[in-house]
Order: sequence, then C-alpha cells, then structure tokens
Amino acid sequence: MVQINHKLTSLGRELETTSDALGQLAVNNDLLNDSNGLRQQIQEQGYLFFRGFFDRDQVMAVRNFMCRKLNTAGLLDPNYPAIEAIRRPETNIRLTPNLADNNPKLMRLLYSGSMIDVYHRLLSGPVRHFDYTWCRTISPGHGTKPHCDAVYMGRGTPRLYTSWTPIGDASYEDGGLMVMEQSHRIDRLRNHYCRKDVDSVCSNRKTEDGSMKKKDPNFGALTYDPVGLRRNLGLRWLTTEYEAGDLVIFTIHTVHGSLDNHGARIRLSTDSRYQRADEPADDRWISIHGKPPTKHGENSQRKMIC
Ligand SMILES: O=C(O)CCC(=O)C(=O)O
Ligand SMILES: [Fe+2]
Repeated sequence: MVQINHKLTSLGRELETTSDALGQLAVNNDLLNDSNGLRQQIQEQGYLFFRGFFDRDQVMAVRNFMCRKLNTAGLLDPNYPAIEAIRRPETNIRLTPNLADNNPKLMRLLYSGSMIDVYHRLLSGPVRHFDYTWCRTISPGHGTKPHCDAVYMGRGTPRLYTSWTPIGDASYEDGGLMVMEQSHRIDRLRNHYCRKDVDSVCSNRKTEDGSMKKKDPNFGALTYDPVGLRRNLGLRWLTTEYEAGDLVIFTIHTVHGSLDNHGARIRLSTDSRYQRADEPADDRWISIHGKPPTKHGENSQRKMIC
C-alpha cells in the first residue's frame, strides 16, 4: 500500500492504492547538470521530475498576478485573500488563456533562465518553445482526462516536450498531474492513438449544422476511466504532492491526466512546450509573420476522407 491519507480520485473514480497500482514520481534533481543523464532518464522513464527547480518566490509572484486577474474577473470568493484562489461557488473554469497575457513574470519563468537551460542540456542544441502557454485553472471537481499530448501537437517533431509547472502548491486534496509509468513505451499506443490529430475532420461527412464531422468525437481523450486504463495496461499511476517551484517534464507519448480537485481552491498550473529549433514545429502553436497561433479549431483543420 502507498501511504496516502487522502482519497485520490480521477474523473470521479477512486484510484487503487496498492503498490502495483500507484507510486510516487521519482525525483531527478541529481541529473540537472548532466545532459546524457537527462536524455537517458527521459527515454527510460518517460518523464523527469525536479523538486524546487524554480525559486518559490518567483512562482508565487506569478501566482499573485494570476489570482489578482481571476479576482478582478469576479471568479474568486471575496471573503478570502485572492492568492488563496478560493472560488465563488458558481465559478467553474478549467483553462484561462488570458492569464498568460501581459504577464512578463510568467514569460520569464517559462521561457528564460533555468527552464531554457535544462532544455539546452536535454536537447543538446538550440531550443524553441511554442508561442502559446496553457494556463490551467482547474476548479474543484474532475481533473484532466488521460491523454498523450501528441494528439494535440503532433504535426511537428516527435521530440517535443511538455513542462508542467504548478503555480502554487498542489496537495493531494487540490490534486495535480499524474503520469502513467512506462506508458511512452507502449507501441500499440504510439502507433495508433498517438497518431490521431484532434483537428482532423471528415470532409465527406457533415454534422447536422453543416460543419464537417470531427474525426475524434472525444477530442483526444484516451479514456474516461483512469482506473480501467491502468488495469488494462498493467502499469502504475505516478503522482505526488507538488510545491511551488516543482517541475515535471514529459514526452508527447507519455500518458498523463490529473487528479480530481477535492479542495475549495482553483488549482493553478501551466503547460508549456519545447523542442529543438532546427526540427519542424507544429504550426498551430507558433506565431507566423507576427500573427498569433491558430490553435485548435477551424483554421487548423486537417481535412480527410473518412
Ligand atoms: O494540469 C492538468 O490537469 C493537465 C496537464 C496536461 O495535460 C499537460 O500539461 O499536458
Ligand atoms: Fe497534456
């Protein structure tokens, strides 16, 4: 049994806590200055986890800025300091892209200094990042469905990595990222599910409103049952309690999702993406001729006959 004194659920399902079903993320701080070690470890493990990677105060300054924005938008309970991110009962948000706007402290945290340094070491070459930052604001309730990032950003190099950065502490009650151990090595997933593209549409099939039918109605979710998935694959979910300053890096073939939020606060985190600058980039997520990324949706559709 893994000693966790809080009920852990994902999508409302209680995670099994036997040691063959659940584990802690391994801490890789010893590899921080070791290029070969970083590369080998991510190949073997599918992720890297660093405690106290960032200066806590720097992360908390970003949190402060984001919470003030949420508060100004009327989303937080005015009876608490904004930095606590206690939501109003009617607030139900998950992704708040504008938290990245006019946010130089966040840009510095994610796209300069130690983050770029670690990617230089991991990629042994020039680094580029996507020009879009995912700002997650997961309200109490369900976490994120198990998925691989490849299905959302797989049009460029497969050597693309996600950084998951908690913007504040995330206890088991708040929930946080969970990673399926060794899932990046499953050929069946790499060769089928991971090759999906959520912006694919069937040009020969129309929906009732006349738009082209989406090829994947689940918009990239691998499953809605994180417990059943674990049993089927026979692998473990790995997670931990995160603190401001921690960082997880993982591959676009690593299955991950997140724990449900059982607290009263909104869980704040960002995902940001990095690759070698001399490899092709998925054009949905980069700015071209000064125009913002097209992201998902109509301007990013890939039309096919199906
Ligand atoms: O924070 C979450 O709930 C999910 C994060 C995620 O999917 C990612 O970082 O790619
Ligand atoms: Fe993801």
